[in-house]
Amino acid sequence: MESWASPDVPRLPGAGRPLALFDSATRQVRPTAPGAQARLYVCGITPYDATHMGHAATYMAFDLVQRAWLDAGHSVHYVQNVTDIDDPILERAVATGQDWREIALRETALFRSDMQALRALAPSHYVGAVESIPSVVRCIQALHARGSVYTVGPDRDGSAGPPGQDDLYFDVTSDPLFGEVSHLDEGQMLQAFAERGGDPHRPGKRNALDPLLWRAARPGEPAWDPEASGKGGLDIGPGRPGWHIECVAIAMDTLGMAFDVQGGGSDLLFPHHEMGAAHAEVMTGEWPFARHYVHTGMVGLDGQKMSKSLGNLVFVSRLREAGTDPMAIRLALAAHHYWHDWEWTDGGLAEAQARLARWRQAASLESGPDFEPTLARMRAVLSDDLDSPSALTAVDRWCDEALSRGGRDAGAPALMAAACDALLGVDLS
Ligand code: 5CA
Ligand code: ZN
Repeated sequence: MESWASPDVPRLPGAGRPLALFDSATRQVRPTAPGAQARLYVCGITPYDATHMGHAATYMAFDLVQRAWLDAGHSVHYVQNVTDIDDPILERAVATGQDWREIALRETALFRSDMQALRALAPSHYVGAVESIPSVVRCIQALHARGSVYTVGPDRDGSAGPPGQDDLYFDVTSDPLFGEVSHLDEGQMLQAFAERGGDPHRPGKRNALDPLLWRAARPGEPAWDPEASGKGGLDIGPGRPGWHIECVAIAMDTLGMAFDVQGGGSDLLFPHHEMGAAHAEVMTGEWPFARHYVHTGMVGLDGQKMSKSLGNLVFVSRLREAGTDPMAIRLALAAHHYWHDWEWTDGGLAEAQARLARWRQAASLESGPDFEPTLARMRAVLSDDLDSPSALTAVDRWCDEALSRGGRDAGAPALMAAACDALLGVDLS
């Protein structure tokens, strides 16, 4: 799938420090230890509605991760998926009378333009679920070879396909490490599973937590024929992929096992990232799927998680249409530490706009105080679990001094602008 145009990243003098991030699986801030090339997978959107501030906060956090790696001298292999076939898109299609493909294409295009406006670094692979179906089928065959796939017959409403075209499920007990990512107890897992796309009560499953791998064709739903993917040991009828196996197939195709960071919002910790790790590790017999599992906090509005299903959304595209500078949106997001839950407010955006104006004013000075100590401070706090609020405060201090007392360093304002661009993605020109 087409990605978007990536902004240039200026090179700064010296080099950033190795990046440490909070890993949900070990519950510690640990150094990310990428080789020359850092490998990152971030779970992408399900394109049935526009990008809201919660999505933007998540993608901007992983943008800062990449900028810290680049500053520390690594290249980055960044992969993001698009869940361009799943229940919410089909439900939206029914509700609006539109074709599901049209919805997915339109919302994905809007997401790309939002990301480009926010100056997000583009993924080197931007991959849709639909185009990954042959890989998904190969993964299911590999899981079958390990004995971890079973079939479940028609739904209670009888809507499953004809016999022989049952749904396919993954047996979570085939993974001895199941639970290693989220550390939730069974009750918490069951609750999260039910809330986030799982079907704990479906009759015929071996374990309530077993996730769907392949949904057999239902009348009126799109379906793909796995025959096109080549024969495997399991006879798979026409249907569509489950959610977790989609991200595993895409990550395995592009990054392989033991990539550096698997990222997404904290709503993906369970079941999505737990199931992904289980699928990949059972399928390959290797460990780990990802070296770090990194989760961003949930952004809310009016005391509730911002979510498409709740309808309490502030859209990036609406703010852009209303003339809000995307750089102010970035600053409003970076003012919160990435793993905190926080609330989007108009006041927060107004503060970011005032900050942006002040930073631009300071960047346009003919000289200022030496910026090197501020750059060192920005690098130190960002490398320490991506403390972006402290990085903003460091820049604020330099701007205060530059604007109140001035300084004699003629290169300082340009270095300050380059640092904001390279490390924070904020263009002050
Ligand atoms: N397509 C799947 C991932 S494979 C999905 O969760 N799509 S999504 O459109 O629902 O969310 C896209 C990304 O935004 C995910 O990483 C999700 O964790 C994150 N996200 C969703 N809502 C919020 C929110 N309110 N605050 C912060 N991040 C959020
Ligand atoms: Zn995902």
